[in-house]
Amino acid sequence: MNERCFDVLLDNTPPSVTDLYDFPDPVELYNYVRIEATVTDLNGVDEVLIEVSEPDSTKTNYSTTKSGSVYYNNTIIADQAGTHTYRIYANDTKGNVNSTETGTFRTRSDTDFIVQRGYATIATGQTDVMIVAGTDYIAPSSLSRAFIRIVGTRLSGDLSRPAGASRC
Ligand SMILES: [Ca+2]
Ligand SMILES: [Ca+2]
Repeated sequence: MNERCFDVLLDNTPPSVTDLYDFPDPVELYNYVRIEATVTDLNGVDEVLIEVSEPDSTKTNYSTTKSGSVYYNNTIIADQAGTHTYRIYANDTKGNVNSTETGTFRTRSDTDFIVQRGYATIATGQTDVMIVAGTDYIAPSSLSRAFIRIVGTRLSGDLSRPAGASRC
């Protein structure tokens, strides 16, 4: 009798959920927020949901669209003022569920600093990107200077120069 051996790969590991990202944060009340996360699994990701808890604790599940290993939803509406928390639920094709990754976003107030920027890819040959920044806040007349500090810049690709800022 011939015997054959197979390596059986047991998968008790839930999907890896990393790089949670929400934009914009803060968001204008009644506007859309995009939430995304990178989700991978040895045996394949089955489903990824985003559960959003609103300030009054109402919870809503949103489905996601897959783009490579990024799962996102860009039609999450912020219809309550305040801080929202969200949790990414991901299960693999073996039924392992991951649910510990959470983030927050909040609605904007008049004193928040506003930064606008595009979500587009920077074209080859383009040497700079314009970011428009400002605030609705009316500063006291004694204020003479304001500073912009750029943090958490998400740049990728073949960049020969570090991200920087110049003063006008
Ligand atoms: Ca797995
Ligand atoms: Ca956030």
